[in-house]
Amino acid sequence: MSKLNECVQRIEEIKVAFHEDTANASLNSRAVEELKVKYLGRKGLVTALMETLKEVSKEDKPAAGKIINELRKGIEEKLETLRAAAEEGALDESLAAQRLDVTLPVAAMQSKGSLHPVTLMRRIILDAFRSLGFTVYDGPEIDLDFYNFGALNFKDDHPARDMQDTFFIGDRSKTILRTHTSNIQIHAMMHERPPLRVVAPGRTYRCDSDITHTPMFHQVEGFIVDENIDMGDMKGVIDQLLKAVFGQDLSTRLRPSFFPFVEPGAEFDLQCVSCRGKGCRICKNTGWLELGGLGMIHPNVFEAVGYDSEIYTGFAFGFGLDRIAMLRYGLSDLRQLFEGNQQFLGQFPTHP
Ligand code: 2U9
Repeated sequence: MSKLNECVQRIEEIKVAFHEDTANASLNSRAVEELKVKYLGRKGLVTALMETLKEVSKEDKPAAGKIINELRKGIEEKLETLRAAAEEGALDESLAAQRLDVTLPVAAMQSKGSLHPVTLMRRIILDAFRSLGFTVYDGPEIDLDFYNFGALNFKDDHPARDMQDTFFIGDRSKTILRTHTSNIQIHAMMHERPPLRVVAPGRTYRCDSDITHTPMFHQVEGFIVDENIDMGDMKGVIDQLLKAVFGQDLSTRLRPSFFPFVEPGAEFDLQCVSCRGKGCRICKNTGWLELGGLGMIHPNVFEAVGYDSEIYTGFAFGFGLDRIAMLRYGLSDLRQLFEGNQQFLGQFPTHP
């Protein structure tokens, strides 16, 4: 047999072997790499065949070289196709392994969250007022001077209107950020007819910021208007409310004071929740805590909303929600309520 024929026969053998080696369609990248070494590597079968070219006669060399090269090219192309397929298969496999089952049930929640102390306090207080027959009213935080001051018997030159206390909207126009929730009550009075029991919680704004004041704070105000309402009714309501908040019978006392919207007016104090009147750091050794103000609604307020002050009387009260929350939960710094610190807020319960 001539060397050329031997070469052709060897090529056929290699082709059969290669065909068998690549019959398994799902070769991975590593197996493809191993085949490349086996056939095309330095000591590979095709490389060895090239070596035999030396023994082929001069006239047969071009033909032998040509078919060996064709073999080499065929093997290279097939291995390249297999390599690309193996890579694609590996990608599909890894994507399949990472597949998310969106129908799986979610893991049980570790944290249920908590309510902000001011929210807790508001809920407790409003529930107590509802049980006394009050209706909760809401109203605008941006309002006209009339609802915040004018109808509440503030004279035009009253110092509370001054730029230092009130946030004006626009260039000293008649629109302001409300400084108390009394505006809600003027809206309620003008919308309804007596008898009325209203409680008005909400955010209020004053141009004031130090250790005990924040530019935004929360208030609860309220009133009763009916025939024959007197100061005794007012003391009864305040005592009931404080019992609901502090869970114990604590004394209250009134001190005469002035507010333009009430006459007579008073401030009310609560026996210290910490020392029960003996004197401590919380009450600055006085035995009392200042909580808010109250009074009989001024006849000028009735006139502004169109109620007959010869027939109706009413009492009104107001207090800071933040201060009551601080006393109820034993907080030392008002600013904690507005910092949004998760560690602090997480200590409070999920419901009152
Ligand atoms: C109308 C008529 C009367 C509400 C009242 C007070 C007394 C009072 C302050 C205490 C501290 C609020 O949080 S605080 O700044 N409030 O002292 N508020 S009587 O009187 C009204 C309200 C509305 C129509």
